[in-house]
Amino acid sequence: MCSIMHWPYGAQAQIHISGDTLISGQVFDGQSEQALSEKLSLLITSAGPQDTVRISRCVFRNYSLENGALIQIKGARNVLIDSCIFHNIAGTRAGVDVHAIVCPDEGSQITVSNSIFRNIAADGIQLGHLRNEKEQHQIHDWTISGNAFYDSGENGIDIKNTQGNIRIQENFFSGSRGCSGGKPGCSGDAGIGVIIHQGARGVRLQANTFYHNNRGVSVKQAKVGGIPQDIHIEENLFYGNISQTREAGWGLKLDAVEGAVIRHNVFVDNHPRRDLVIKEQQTSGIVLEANEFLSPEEFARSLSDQSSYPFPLLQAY
Ligand SMILES: [Ca+2]
Repeated sequence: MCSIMHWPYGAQAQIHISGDTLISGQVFDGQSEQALSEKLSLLITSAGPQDTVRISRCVFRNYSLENGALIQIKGARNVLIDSCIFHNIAGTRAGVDVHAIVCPDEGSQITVSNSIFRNIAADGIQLGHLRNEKEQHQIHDWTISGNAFYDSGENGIDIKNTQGNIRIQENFFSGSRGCSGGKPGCSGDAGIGVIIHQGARGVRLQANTFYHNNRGVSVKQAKVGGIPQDIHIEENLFYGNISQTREAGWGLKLDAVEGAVIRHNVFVDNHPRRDLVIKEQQTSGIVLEANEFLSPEEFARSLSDQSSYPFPLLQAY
């Protein structure tokens, strides 16, 4: 079932997707005459536990939203978003976040794979944004794999308030250069590939490449919400994450976490002396194992020495 209804909070048209649905091979273009609206958004909910929503080989481009996201997953299970392109998703209001995909409070068995996110006002994917401290979240069992995130205003992926089994594998993050907060579509961030904060639990980052962002990955406490717990960061490449602003950059920074495994990562030429930064005050139970810190020359040599390298190769941009 796929019905079209109007967004109750303003002039933003919304398509409500519920029940078994396949949307494949469609182009949604905010600048095209065929577009339903210049302010499209898709709301995905599940009618029954066996229902599956699949969105594949679709293009979403050139939209300007007042707030929220192009795709909102709310109370849904069994959703696959595969081989899609999200391009030029802008905001119209200063300091109000606009993302490509969000799951604000409930979603499980969700896969986002093989897709490209480019020039998104705030985040490519945002999970578990907390609006007040009493809010309940049920966000678990996600796989985000094989995607490329270019030029995010804030973050490629922003993770908050998850309950476990959030797998982020073999993605490529580049060009997170930050947003002052005065720009349309974002509320402010220094430019981080992946941020894990506000009560995030059970997150595994594996075999991703973080290439030329102001900051690669942050694990920290936010103004509200608990300290992140049970975080695995393994086999990732952090390459050339150097801040282009006055604020410090880094490869990976752990400000606040309870239980983390940081293993087999490779750090190359990140912000000077800030490849891997760990603050002792709010961190506990950190296992550090077999991480490598290489110069670009050493890294190039290691690539030629090995027939198969565990990271996605640096992609042509
Ligand atoms: Ca964000």
